[in-house]
Amino acid sequence: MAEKNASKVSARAPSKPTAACTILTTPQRKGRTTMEMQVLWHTAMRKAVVLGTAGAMALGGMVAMAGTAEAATTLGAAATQQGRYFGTAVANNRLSETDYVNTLNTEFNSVTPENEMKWDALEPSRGSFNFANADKIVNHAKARNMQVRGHTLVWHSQLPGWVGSLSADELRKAMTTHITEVMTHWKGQIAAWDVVNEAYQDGSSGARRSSPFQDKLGAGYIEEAFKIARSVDPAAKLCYNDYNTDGVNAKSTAVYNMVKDFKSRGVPIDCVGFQGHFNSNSPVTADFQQNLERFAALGVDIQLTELDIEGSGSEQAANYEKVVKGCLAVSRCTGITVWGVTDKYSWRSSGTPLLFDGSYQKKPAYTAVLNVLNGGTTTPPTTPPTTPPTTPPTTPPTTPPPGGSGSCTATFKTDSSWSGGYNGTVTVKAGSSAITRWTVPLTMASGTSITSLWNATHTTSGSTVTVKNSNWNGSLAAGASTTFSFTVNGGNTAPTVGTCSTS
Ligand code: G2I
Repeated sequence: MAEKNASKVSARAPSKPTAACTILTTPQRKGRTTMEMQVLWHTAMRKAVVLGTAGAMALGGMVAMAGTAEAATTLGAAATQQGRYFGTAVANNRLSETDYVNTLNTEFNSVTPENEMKWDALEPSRGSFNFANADKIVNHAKARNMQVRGHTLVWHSQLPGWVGSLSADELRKAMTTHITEVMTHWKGQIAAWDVVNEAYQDGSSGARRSSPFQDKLGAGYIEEAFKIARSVDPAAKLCYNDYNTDGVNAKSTAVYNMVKDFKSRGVPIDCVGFQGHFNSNSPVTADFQQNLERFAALGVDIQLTELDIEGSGSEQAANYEKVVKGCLAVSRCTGITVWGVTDKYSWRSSGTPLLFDGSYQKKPAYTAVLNVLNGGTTTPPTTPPTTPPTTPPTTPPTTPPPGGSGSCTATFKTDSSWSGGYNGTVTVKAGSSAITRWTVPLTMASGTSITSLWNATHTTSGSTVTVKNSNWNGSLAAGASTTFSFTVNGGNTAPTVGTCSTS
């Protein structure tokens, strides 16, 4: 069972939606001519007909459209069409409530035990494990083909009292035993584990949080934990999970640098969890997707692990839409988990941050999320727009397009800074003609250097950094702009931005 289930619940979602469920998503529609849309539509229709209803029936929550295409009517089914999962945190003591269970079973295809896999719940006294409550959640999920996220093996909070009084040697042994016993118990059944949770401080320091692990075992405890975890259950994806890391800031950059370091040294890490607890003090920022992209570029999967957004009505819906769109835009963002089924039992209940209200009614945020997962609409056309083209498309050019005759400008702004470093963004704007390539030279202030740069490519020669467009953001219409961002260490003095050129 364990092995069979392991493949079924792999955290790594398939990279492409199943053909039977292909619909024309917003990215597919964007920028296409009517003719191209017709081709896409007919391709989708052909695939749906070839695969017939069997594929469609394999996924719950589908509505047959015109006998061939399907619009998903549940979060889990819609996410599956996008090659992702859609999960929720689950509390064992709510599994006896009918509305709770019905909503869970209908809408979600992944679960995270909200508290039942934390250290205090599993090992209340040293060496004595209590798996019963978490087992109930895992068994509920397995019986319904839902995947399970394990949360969490090493965390400073919800630690039983006995952990705090251990010596360094004993704590190291206890951490090893805890990870080993817990992961062995569910070996092959957990899609992804939050191996280490919330190890960094908030604010601008980028420093580690004080905890028994950090303080007694030293900074290396995180990689020790990941190495132990890999050796116990090699099939589980191993994630680092944190909050207030959703945008580009000092804390997320500290995590970014840790992941980069792990990847460069072969420390096993597969994914980064972004908790996504948003409210007016901690809003969804414009650089949310950009932040996911820079992590994905390190070669790890991205998971939104504890999403909840305080608010109500259309404003809350718009924020959910932004976040879900951000995940879908990043191919390595493999799934989304909301931190609870209903506002009634949310840890931030008064902020009504979830998709179902206290009476399990779908909120505007629910509809917004479902629409985004359905590619922008739940109502695909029921008939093809018009006759498909009969002539083949023209041959694509074989020589690269010229840089364009237009000019461009580049302007710099500091996004955030801390003692010894900063994050900056350069906006590249086309002049009065379109451009297809751009180059921006930066001269770094003395003693400073770029430690990471995303949404562009760069080469460094002494203090000069030459930044060129990525293959997807070189083309700018007249007056249009794009940005690239970077992290700098070694001081706070901004770089000098040279003249933007287009060839
Ligand atoms: O704080 C929100 C989340 C932040 N990221 C890590 C998550 O694990 C964390 O979850 C929350 C749970 O949603 C709460 O339900 O973690 C809290 C503890 O730090 C959980 O609260 C605790 C209460 O503090 C306890 O009094 C209570 O006994 O839940 C326990 C079980 O209901």
